[in-house]
Amino acid sequence: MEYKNLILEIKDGIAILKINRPKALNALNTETVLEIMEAAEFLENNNEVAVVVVTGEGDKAFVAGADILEMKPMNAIEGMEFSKKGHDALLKIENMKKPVIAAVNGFALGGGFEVALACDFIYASEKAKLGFPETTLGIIPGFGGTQRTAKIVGLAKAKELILTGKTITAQEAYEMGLVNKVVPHEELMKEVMAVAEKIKANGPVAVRLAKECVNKSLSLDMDTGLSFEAKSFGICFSTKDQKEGMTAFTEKRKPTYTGE
Ligand code: DAK
Repeated sequence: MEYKNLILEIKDGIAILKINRPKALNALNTETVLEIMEAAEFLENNNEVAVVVVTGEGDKAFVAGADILEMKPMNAIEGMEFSKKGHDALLKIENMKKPVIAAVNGFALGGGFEVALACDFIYASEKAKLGFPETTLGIIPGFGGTQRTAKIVGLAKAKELILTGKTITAQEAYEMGLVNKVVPHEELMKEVMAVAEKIKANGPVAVRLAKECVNKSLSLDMDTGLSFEAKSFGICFSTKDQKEGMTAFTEKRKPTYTGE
């Protein structure tokens, strides 16, 4: 599939989706946001793809935010519509039926940080810088940052990040639980591909249901969440993969999953 602002490579079940506007440090204009939505839909429905990796083209930026030049003249309605498009695109990533890993290879600011937070987890280059500079521009994070950040780091830390607009290092983001692993810059894709391969080797239905259950834990009360987990657990026993996984264990061999 051809995109103007994205590069999509699929190899051996792993898709690498690169945001590709390096001259603007991969800033997200409306066209790019719409392409991310299209690509997310395509990847969701592509049975050859088991795991998705999102990263930025070039050596300097993951995504340096929403496109400030495009946003500057917006009125309130246009701002709301832009924000809504961003929400729709990022919800497609967050709720995708397969894992999505962010490989943060440089600046992940504003909307860029929000793209990474919509992924299932983040690995970052030690050169990466993350933050929400929106309040320094007279706006607020508008692609889910005010909602997703506090769920990871708690209210006080989220407010400090968002109200100051300060930029933090990958190591600081790791210490706050925003980033799962910080790696030398040159090793980033190797490390991300290794974890993607590890997930790919597991039962696809189990991976999908596990992601859904964990995501639900943020919005459901304990009783409803546990009931959802029990039903999902039950569904696993209707799959060939569960039989294969447990047979392989008893036969002391590696399982071969088909996603059925
Ligand atoms: N938008 C547009 N262009 C950008 C950009 C951005 N966010 N970030 C960088 N660029 C462009 C620069 O203008 C420059 O273009 P030329 O001058 O070469 O044409 C080129 O990328 C290279 O950038 P620099 O020359 O500035 O590179 P430096 O290494 O000196 O600095 C930097 C790198 C990342 C520190 C700096 O570029 C920077 O501060 N960039 C802006 C970062 C930022 O503030 N990002 C947050 C944007 S606000 C909402 C929806 C969404 C959002 C909010 C509300 N609703 C609709 C309600 C989200 C908002 C944001 O993300």
